[in-house]
Amino acid sequence: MQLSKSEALFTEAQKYIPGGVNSPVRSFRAVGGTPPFIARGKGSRVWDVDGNEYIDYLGSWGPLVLGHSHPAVVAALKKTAEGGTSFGAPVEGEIELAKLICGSLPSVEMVRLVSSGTEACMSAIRLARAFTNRNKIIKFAGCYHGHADGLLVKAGSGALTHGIPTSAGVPESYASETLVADYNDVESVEKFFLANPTDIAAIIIEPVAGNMGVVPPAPGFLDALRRITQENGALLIFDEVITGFRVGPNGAQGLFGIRPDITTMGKIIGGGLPVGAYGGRKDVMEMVAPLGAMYQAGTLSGNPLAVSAGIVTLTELQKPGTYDRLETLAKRLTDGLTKAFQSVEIPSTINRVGSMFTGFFNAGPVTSLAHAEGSDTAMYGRYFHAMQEQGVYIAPSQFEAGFVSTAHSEADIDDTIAKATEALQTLR
Ligand code: KE4
Repeated sequence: MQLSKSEALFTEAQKYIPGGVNSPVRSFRAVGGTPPFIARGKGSRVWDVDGNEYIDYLGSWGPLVLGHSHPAVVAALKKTAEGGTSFGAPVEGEIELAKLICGSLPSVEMVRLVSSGTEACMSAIRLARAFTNRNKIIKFAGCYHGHADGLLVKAGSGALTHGIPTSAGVPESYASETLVADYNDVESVEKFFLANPTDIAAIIIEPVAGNMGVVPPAPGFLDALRRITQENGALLIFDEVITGFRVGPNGAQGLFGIRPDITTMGKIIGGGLPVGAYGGRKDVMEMVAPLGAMYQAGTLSGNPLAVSAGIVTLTELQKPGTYDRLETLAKRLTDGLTKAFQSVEIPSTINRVGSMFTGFFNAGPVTSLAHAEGSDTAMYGRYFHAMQEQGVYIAPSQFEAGFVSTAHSEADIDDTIAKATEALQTLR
């Protein structure tokens, strides 16, 4: 693998941009080496500036569920851009995207568009505090909800990967309002409500954790959170930034039959453009300005260019058989990878929900952050580079999810399995 142009660009980037990247997880610090600078993507493939081709399972960390430069998305962007990109005024597309979201997620009666998952989660927390007039929130160690101060406490994703799960710069006064429970451990939640019966505004959770690697909810776990929040007058927030429109047409809430009070979204609903959203019960959303006293705003929220990509993406996903296809491809991949791992007798386990998955270098089962953290991250780094050498692009961290898109083919999947088998042989 020749990366000389990427190496030169990375050196240049580090002169002007902290760590040479605009998001820490892209820096490859967790796995070492130089991050390839990507020149273009098409379908299931990306090419770096040195001309190396990769089968892509990162999918921009989740948004590219239709694959790269999908013709309908590109056409919509071109058409919209010719008429302007943003006006700071209402446009029809905002209604169309809002209707697609409300029509797909059972609990979302009204929705506010923002520009990132961080904004969505930050706003949802503020809204829950405004609605309940309470201050504390419960999150789960290893879950990541963006980089708002109060949520960067025992966070996952890059914060976990880079060993700063509680970020510098977050005042103790903020962090003290965030109570951290353990994923799939109902008792760790109940104890907080016993100690704070009237001061917990909400629980926020990734209904399928993606940011400690993929960890599915244990049977009954989400139902217990729904019961506990209702019993204690707190709200339940599902952070579906990853799972929304990923694990099924109705999100994780549809898959597991839970109605949260607020849902946060991002990634897929922007189709690769910056869109986030938070929505839920009408009586809760009516607290949002200009209707109510909870303020949130954004210059580029719902801008026509971003929403045009989101509209096309969600519309494409509604085509019959789409999620069956994603399931078939993802199952084929993880079944094949499981066999590949077994063939080299390397302790591993693969967690998958729909078309999001993680291969842990860990004998398993991985049902908690503690289990995930027991993975051999050094081995993961070696595997990452061996796969990169084979032309397969996976997440540069053990604590992330991989994604299959509708653009992946059976040939891609079988090629990947063969390449993984090759790559794993080099790790023995
Ligand atoms: P953004 O602000 O990055 O759009 O969304 C924050 C966020 C919120 N909630 C969940 C469940 C998320 O996974 C994310 C962002 N995910 C990470 C990767 N796991 C984004 C990648 C990055 O930080 O560059």
